[in-house]
Formats: sequence, structure tokens, C-alpha cells
Amino acid sequence: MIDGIYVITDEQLAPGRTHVDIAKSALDGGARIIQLRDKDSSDEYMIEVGLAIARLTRAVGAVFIVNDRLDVAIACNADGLHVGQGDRPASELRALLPGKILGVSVGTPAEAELAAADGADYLGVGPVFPTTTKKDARPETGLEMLSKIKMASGGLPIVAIGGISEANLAQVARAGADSASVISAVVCADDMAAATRRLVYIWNAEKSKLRP
Ligand code: TZP
Ligand code: MG
Repeated sequence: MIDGIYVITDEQLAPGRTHVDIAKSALDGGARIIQLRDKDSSDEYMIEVGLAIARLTRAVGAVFIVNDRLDVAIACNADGLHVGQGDRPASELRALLPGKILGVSVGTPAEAELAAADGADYLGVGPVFPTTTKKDARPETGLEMLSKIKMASGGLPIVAIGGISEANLAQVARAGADSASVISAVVCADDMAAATRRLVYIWNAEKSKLRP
């Protein structure tokens, strides 16, 4: 369920493009995981947007994840929640989200083991490359750390994030990521659906070469 191109929405990066516009274009381009990420908007706005995105994802059988905001994830019946190391502990959230997908960002094998033990369903790893999208991002983990975390993850899917573009996506696939998450590569593209389509194409082409 967590595999392929994972598009995260952001209304700050490209003013005028809404979360719903971004989600719609990403789905049109073939992404099958969408995350609603917004640190600032009101619960009311987030729930309205989340309900609209949930309708879009459901119509095509895609997965809808909400970043950080448990109440919003529950109110719009999202498929899951994604949290970082600074958020509520995964063990607590696991109990509050029965049957939902719980994603946890990790930066080291030790964090990966803990998140897996706490009931995470997938692990976010990054930033794998330099990025200016997340101002408080930790230093780059690089692809070698991604492979190490994959080995420590107990078989959980790994979602790579940070600075991923058409130029380096194949490397991310080869490093063992199950999914690649992007913000600016889609949100800042002239044509968001076409950009997503190219990423999906590159990902599938690389993964099909790796299959035995
Ligand atoms: N977490 C780690 S890096 C990052 C997040 C949310 C931002 C990724 O954005 P981009 O534009 O794909 O580098
Ligand atoms: Mg967070």
C-alpha cells in the first residue's frame, strides 16, 4: 500500500495552488499516495480540505495521509497520519488510530527500530538530499543511511524524502526505498500532473529493472 510516488501538498511554496489543486493534479499524474501537510491553517480549513482530498483519493483507490494533525486525520477519516520525532509518540498514536496507517519520520537505525516496535506502518527517511522546502530539516541522511535504516526497519516500507527530483529519483529507487516522497518537484512544476507522470514513469522503470 505504501509504494511508488508519494506527493505532499504545500500551499506556501507556490502561492495560488491550493492543497486540493495539488492533490488533484498529483492523482491525475498517477501518484497513489497523497499527504496533506500544513503547519499553520485552522482546523476548520484543514478539515474542509481534508474531506475534499479524501473524496478524490477514494475515487481512484489512492491512500490519503494527514501530516501531524491527529484531530484532522480523524475528522476527515483519512487513511492515516504521519508524524515526526518531535510529535506525540508513535506508541500513543498507534492506540488512537486503530486500523489506520501510521507513518513515522526517522533519521537513524535506532529511531527506526523504536518506531517499528511502537507500531509504525511505514518509516519516512530524510532529507536524503539537500532541500530548502523544510526550514528546520535535519542534516542530510544520504542514501547510504537510507539503506541502513531499511535493514533496521523489520521489513516496514521506507519512504525517502527531501530534495528528490527527476534527476536523482532512480538512485533513490536503487537504494532500496519503497516509496519516494516529493513536495517541490511537483508543487513548483509548471504542469503538476505532467511532472508527477514523469516521476511515476521513472520510478516504475527503475523498479522494474530491479525486480528479479
Ligand atoms: N521532511 C524532510 S525533508 C522535507 C520534509 C517534509 C521536505 C521535502 O520537500 P522537497 O521539496 O521534496 O525537498
Ligand atoms: Mg511533524
